[in-house]
Amino acid sequence: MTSIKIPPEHPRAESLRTREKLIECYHKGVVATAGLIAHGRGEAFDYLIGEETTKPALNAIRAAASALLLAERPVISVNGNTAALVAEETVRLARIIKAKVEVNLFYRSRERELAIKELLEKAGAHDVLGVGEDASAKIPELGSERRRVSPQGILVADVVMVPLEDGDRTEALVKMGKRVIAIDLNPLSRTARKATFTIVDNVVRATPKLVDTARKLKQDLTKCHQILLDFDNKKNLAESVALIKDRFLRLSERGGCFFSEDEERGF
Ligand code: PTJ
Repeated sequence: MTSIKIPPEHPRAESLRTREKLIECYHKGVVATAGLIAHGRGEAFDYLIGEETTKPALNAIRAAASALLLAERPVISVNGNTAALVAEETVRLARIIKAKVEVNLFYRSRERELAIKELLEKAGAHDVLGVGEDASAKIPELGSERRRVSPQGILVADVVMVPLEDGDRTEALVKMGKRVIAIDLNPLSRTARKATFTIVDNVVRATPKLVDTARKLKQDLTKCHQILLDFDNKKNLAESVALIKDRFLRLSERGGCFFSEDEERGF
């Protein structure tokens, strides 16, 4: 396995470090081959939103944290990319909101289940669900390997967080009456459109922000009820799309010139 030394002054050092993390975890059997492709698609959308957590994303993070804190049986579903990029933050979040952590894979194999479980345990997780025989229940109407879930976890959850998902399961979980939180850089994806709370942001930025927000809101659960009453996912998602449109409108008005801050980062 070749790994490169990333010069800290490189304008895209952070993005390159994220890629290296995924490649390393790909070689360890955590990330699926398609996970590398999925990341490329995510990066493209990250360019469109300006590689920062937008206002609509922050609103969705507040709503998602509220839903998780008020949930009776919250579960965080973890796939290969999520484990590679934010294992520690995921475990931290699970502790704060008292959620179960469950491995759920599109490209399921026993080796990958175990590699992800091990990574989560190294990050401090106990009782990782969805591994081996534990994934014995099925989500109705779902053909892919994602249908296999734990009877103590996703099957009975009232709120499920699904970072970096593919659309079918989100839709199936919503049909089962669950509230679904998605983190997806693509605001046009089926996952983004079908979820109850859609955070259009990079998991790398959104997950630590979710941890901080949940920690703060935990002190004031009444506020969580109000946040949920005020939140409209469709409207918030439309704002994410409008933000991209406005950004490109401003760009085109400047004759295709980049914004100065974008130039700095090397767009
Ligand atoms: O680990 P497995 O077997 O469960 O497989 C995971 C992948 C990601 C391969 C699987 O779920 C898949 O094929 O996903 P898709 O259909 O490619 O969708 C991935 C979505 O995540 C796309 O809409 C991407 O834009 C988005 N995405 C990619 N990287 C990030 C991201 N969203 C947030 N943060 C990212 N870092």
